[in-house]
Amino acid sequence: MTSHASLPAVPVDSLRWREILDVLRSAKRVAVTTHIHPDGDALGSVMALVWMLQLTGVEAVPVLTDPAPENLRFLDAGGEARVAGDPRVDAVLSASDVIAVVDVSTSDRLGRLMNRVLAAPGRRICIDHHTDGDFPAAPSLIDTSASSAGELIYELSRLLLGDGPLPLRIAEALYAAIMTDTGGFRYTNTTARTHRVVAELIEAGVKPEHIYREVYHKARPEVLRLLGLALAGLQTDIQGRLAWIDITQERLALSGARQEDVDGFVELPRTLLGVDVVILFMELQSGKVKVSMRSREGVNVHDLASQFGGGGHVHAAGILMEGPWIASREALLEAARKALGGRTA
Ligand SMILES: [Mn+2]
Repeated sequence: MTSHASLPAVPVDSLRWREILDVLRSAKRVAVTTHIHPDGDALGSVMALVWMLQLTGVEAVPVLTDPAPENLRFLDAGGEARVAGDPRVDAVLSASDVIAVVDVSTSDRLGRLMNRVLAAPGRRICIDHHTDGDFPAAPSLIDTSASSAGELIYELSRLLLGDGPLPLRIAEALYAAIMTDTGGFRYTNTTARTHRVVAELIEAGVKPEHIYREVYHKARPEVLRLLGLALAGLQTDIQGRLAWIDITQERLALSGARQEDVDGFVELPRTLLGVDVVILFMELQSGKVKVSMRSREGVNVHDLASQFGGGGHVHAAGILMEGPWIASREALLEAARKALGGRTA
């Protein structure tokens, strides 16, 4: 393989892509889809793959279960994505000879589209970086050492398009994918390889500050006001090892923010010195209590969540508690104190 004009190309193991390449190169129509509530990696990977395929003469269409969140709409500026509910989705799925599923390998994470994807006549392929799920696809490429689906789609781009510089919009979609899934190149999934791939994307013309601003700098004043109210009410316990914030209906009303604006708030108390577990309690209109938890290395919030019927990952878990507000909060805080080996009330 020849090298990029000014930077050494990231080595790509073309062997592991051989079957996927064979399928894509002989395809005429490809639908590309991803998981419910698409995030930056999901949407960036879908759009990049669609555009790469279009460049090779394939009729490729992005198909989503849920619309892209507002801050990520710039990735589909042309409005190419067909979203579940759109009558054209069924036509796209039944006319596709290949359905490519990216950033997900668990069937039920396809949500409303799951049954239609499984019933469609096309061949299913899967490219993902999550632990192997149950989604039936052949061939599939699952690589849990990749930071993101975007990092894998980058590899595929080298093989599909060759070594020349990537078209800017593909490079931007991949950059957004990798940046969001690595928390801005901070999480433990960030590797030297991730940075090499990103170097190539910048070489292709991506302006990091531009993509960062597109994704993260779109807050509305009411959202920052709600964040202010939540942080002003921050509480800690067990010498700062446990911290929590409350989003009450009253605070939502006072700020004018919406429930979905709270996304990401749980990240802020994680910056506290010495904190091991962070909990965000949100009072829902129904009276139920939605809980998000995050933990440091060595503390398992999945176990804590499962005591209350919730689930998730070791370091990020959630629960939907029945309420009432005070009793639910106290019960979980007590269990958290116990889990941290602290003194209980
Ligand atoms: Mn991902």
